[in-house]
Amino acid sequence: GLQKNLSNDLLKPAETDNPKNIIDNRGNHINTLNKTKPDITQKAAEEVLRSTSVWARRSGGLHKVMALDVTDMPRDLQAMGQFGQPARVPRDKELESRRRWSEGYFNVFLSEQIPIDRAIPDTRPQTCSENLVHDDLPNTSVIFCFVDEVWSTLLRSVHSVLNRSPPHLLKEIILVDDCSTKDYLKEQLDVYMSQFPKVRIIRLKERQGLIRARMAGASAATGEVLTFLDSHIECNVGWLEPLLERVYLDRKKVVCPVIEVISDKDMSYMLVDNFQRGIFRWPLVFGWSALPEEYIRKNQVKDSDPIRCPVMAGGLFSIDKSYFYELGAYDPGLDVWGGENMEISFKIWMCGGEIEIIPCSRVGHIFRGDNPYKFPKDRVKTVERNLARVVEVWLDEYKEIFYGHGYHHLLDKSVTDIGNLTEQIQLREKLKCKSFKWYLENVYPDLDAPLVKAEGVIFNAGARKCLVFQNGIFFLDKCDVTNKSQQFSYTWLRMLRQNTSCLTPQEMQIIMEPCDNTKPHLRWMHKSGKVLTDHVMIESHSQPICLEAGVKAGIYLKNCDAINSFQKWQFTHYYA
Ligand code: LR7
Ligand code: MN
Repeated sequence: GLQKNLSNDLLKPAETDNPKNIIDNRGNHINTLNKTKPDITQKAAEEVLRSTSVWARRSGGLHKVMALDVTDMPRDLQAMGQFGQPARVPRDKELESRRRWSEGYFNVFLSEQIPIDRAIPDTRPQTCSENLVHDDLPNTSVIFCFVDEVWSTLLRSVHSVLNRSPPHLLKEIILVDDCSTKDYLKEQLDVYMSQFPKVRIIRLKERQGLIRARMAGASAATGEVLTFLDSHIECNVGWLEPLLERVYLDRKKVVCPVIEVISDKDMSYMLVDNFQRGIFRWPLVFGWSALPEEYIRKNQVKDSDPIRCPVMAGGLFSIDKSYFYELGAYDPGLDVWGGENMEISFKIWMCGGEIEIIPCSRVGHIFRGDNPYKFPKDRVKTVERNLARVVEVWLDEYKEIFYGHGYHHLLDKSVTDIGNLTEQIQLREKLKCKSFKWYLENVYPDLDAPLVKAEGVIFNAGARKCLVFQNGIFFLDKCDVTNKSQQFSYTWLRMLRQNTSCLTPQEMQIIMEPCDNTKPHLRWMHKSGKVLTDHVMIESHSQPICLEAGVKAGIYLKNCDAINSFQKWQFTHYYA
C-alpha cells in the first residue's frame, strides 16, 4: 500500500539552508533540502560548487548523480504546497475548489495555487548515493502526450523535467497534443513554451488516443532514448541519470522510475513502499506486489537495486529508440487508453528484453479517480477490445484464462470486431519471440495460471463409476486414471473437453462435437454458484437440466435434482 512518509522534519527546509538555496555559477538555485540524507545532497552540492560547469559532459569514467533542482525563478519558501507539503483550500474557496474538481478529477484549484516549479522532498533511498553513472550516457527525448490536461499540472510536469534533468542528457521535450478541446492549450501554450528552446509541440489533427499519440511523438523524436511520461507528473531530483544508465548498460533494458503519489486532494508528494514490482492479475489487471521478505533477505536485495517487473504500469518509462522500433513500437490498432502496457511488457520480455523499476529514479504522478477526457467510443468496450487484441497476439493457450474471467462475450466476433491482427502476429514470428509459457515460467512464476479449471477422470457419486467416451459413445465404467478415454477437462470457458471435442447437449442426450469457444450451448455449469455445485448443468437452458448417470451405465440429461447422487460428478483435480 501507499504510505505517507512526509514527516515535518523532512519537509521543512532546515533553517540554515533556507536563505540561500545554494547558487551555482550560472545563478541557478540548487535544492539541498534533505537533511536526512546529507550524503547525497551535500556532496552533490559541494561538487557543483567546485566544478566550473554543472552537468557538463565529461569524457570517460563514472560520476555521481547530480541531484540538482535548478530554477530560474526565485523560490518562494512560504508558497502553498512548497516542498511537496499538503496544500489547503481556504474556507471561502471550498465551493470553487469542489466545482473545479471535474476539470481534471483532482484538486485543480489547489494545483493552481502552488508554484509551477515547487521543490519536492528527495525521496531516493540512502544507498543511491553510492551509485555511479557513466559520463557518456545517451541523451533522451521526453515525450508527454496529453488531451485536455489541466494547465498548471502540464506546466509543472514540463518544469520538473527542465529543472531536474542534466541539460546535455535532455535532447528535447515533445508535447503531443492529442486533439485537445481546451482553448488554453492552443496559442497560450505555444506562447508559454516558446521561452524554452527545447520544448516542441506537435498537434494531432484527429484524436488518436494515447497509444498512437506516443508513436507520433516517437517518430518526431531526435534523441537516442525515448522517455514517455504522463502529463501530470513531477520528476524528482536525479531522476534521469539512473534510467539512462541502465539503457546504456544494455539497450534492451526498458526502465521505469518508482511512481510516487501526488495526492489528488491536497497535492502533497507521497512516498510509496519499497520493493514494489509491477504485476498483473487475471483478467490482465495491472497491480503492484512487494517482493517477498524472504526473497529480499536471501538475495540481500538493497533498496536501490533495480527490480525486474513482469509488467510495467505503462505511463512512465525510458526505452532505447532503435529498440522501440525493433520491437515494432506499439500495436497501432490499440485505441485511446488501456492494454498498451500489457502489450509492450509481453513484447519486451518474450522478445529478448527486460523491464526494470529503478528505485534511484522517482517521479510523482497524480492518480485520478476518473478520466478527465471523453472516449470517442464506449470506454469499457474500448479497453476490452484493446485487451482482446493483446491476448490474441501474445497469450497463446493461456488466453482462455483471460476470456474465462468475464470476457466470454469478446469471443463472439459478430458482437466485437477486434480488427486485423496479421501484422502483429507476423511481427511476433519475425522477432522469434518466446512463448507465453516461457514468460510465465521465467518472468512471472508466481502467477497462478492453470490452463483449465479442472481435469482428470469424472467420477459419478451415485454409480461410483467414471465417465467414458469411446468409439463415439458415452458410458460409465470402473474409474481408471490411466485410461485416455476417461480423461476430460473443464475449461475456463466452461466446456467439458476431451482432446478437441466437447460435450454437447442434443435433445435429452449428449454427443461430442468439435469445441468452439464462441458457442454458448457448449457451456456447462459445474462447481459454481451456491446450489447444485457438484452437478453438471446446461448453461444456456432456461430450465435447469443436468447430466445424470443412468442405472444401466447410460448417460442422460434430466431435470436437475439437488439430492440425486447420480447427478453428482467430481473431477480428479480442481485448479480454480
Ligand atoms: O486519448 C488519450 N490521449 C492522451 O494523450 C488519452 C490519454 N492521453 C494522455 C493523458 O493526457 C495522459 O497524459 O495519456 C496520458 C495517460 O492517461 P491517463 O493519465 O488518463 O492514464 P492513467 O494514469 O489513468 O493510466 C495508466 O494506464 C494507462 C493505460 O493505457 C497508460 O499507460 C497511462 O500512461 C498509465 N499511467 C501510469 O502508468 C502512471 C501510473 C499509474 C499507475 C499504476
Ligand atoms: Mn496518468
